[in-house]
Amino acid sequence: MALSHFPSTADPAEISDHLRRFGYAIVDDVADGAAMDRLEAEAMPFIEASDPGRDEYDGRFTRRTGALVARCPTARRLVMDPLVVGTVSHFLGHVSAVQLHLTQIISVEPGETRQKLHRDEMAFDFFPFGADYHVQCNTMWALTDFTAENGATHILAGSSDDEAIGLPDAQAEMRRGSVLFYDGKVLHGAGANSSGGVRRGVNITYAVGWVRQEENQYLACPPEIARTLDDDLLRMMGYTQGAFALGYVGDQIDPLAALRGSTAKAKTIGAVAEFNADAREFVTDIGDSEYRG
Ligand SMILES: O=C(O)CCC(=O)C(=O)O
Ligand SMILES: [Fe+2]
Repeated sequence: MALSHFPSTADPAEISDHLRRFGYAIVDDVADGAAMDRLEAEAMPFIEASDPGRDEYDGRFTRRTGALVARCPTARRLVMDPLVVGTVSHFLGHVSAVQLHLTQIISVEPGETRQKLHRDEMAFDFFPFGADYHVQCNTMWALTDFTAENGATHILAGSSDDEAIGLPDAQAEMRRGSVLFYDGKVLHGAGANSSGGVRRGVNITYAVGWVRQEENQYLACPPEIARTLDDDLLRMMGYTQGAFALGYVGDQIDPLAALRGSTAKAKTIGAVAEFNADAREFVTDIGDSEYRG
């Protein structure tokens, strides 16, 4: 079975709808060769210094290299790529804030065996999110071509809703610069590498703003570097409230303001309620409650 591909001119809403139905979507040629060359050059010293995995799941012939926002200026552009952010925001449109969850170059080296199929949302301590509640949205950028031989990611299309038995297994073969989107529920895993070259993917994932991030963005990117970054990127990294009341600093200071040395206050539920109908209803319910003090 071949997986569906979209051109990079596709509408993010269309990509997100496909992702919702099948658990994945591949978009071809989102970044050009020059950007991939730059990212590879920026990352290579860190890739070479990364250890192989510690178990079969990590991959004993697989190197994982993180902290890409701090280490690789080009990765910052991938994190904030408009097509990706548009698709992620549409797919996770049910929450107040979306945040960066992890950044990791996954280098699958020759001789690596196939990774066990899994669902990424298991990372949330196996919490049983409902079939219709998506907690994350993942991307895998092809830093090298992804082929069946070199370990292109396996996807069981349509397996997000637990009815995985009998579904065909296909690999996300794609050219360098293309992006595989997949949700937190779809069964997937890295392929075996029977080729002579390394398969490299840039795994950049996003989650709803109210969960803990897989990669700790506040420590992976030290404040000296964070202060040099754009506000939009910082908000995506978590320097904003993940929902009202989540993530303020000290005396209810907004986290981005705190990083910049200001004391501007974070939003309260009252402020959120001004533009959010659900919050408004919640505030009204509290107001009507017999338990009001
Ligand atoms: O490298 C890949 O193709 C997928 C890796 C993966 O799914 C994971 O490590 O969670
Ligand atoms: Fe995974």
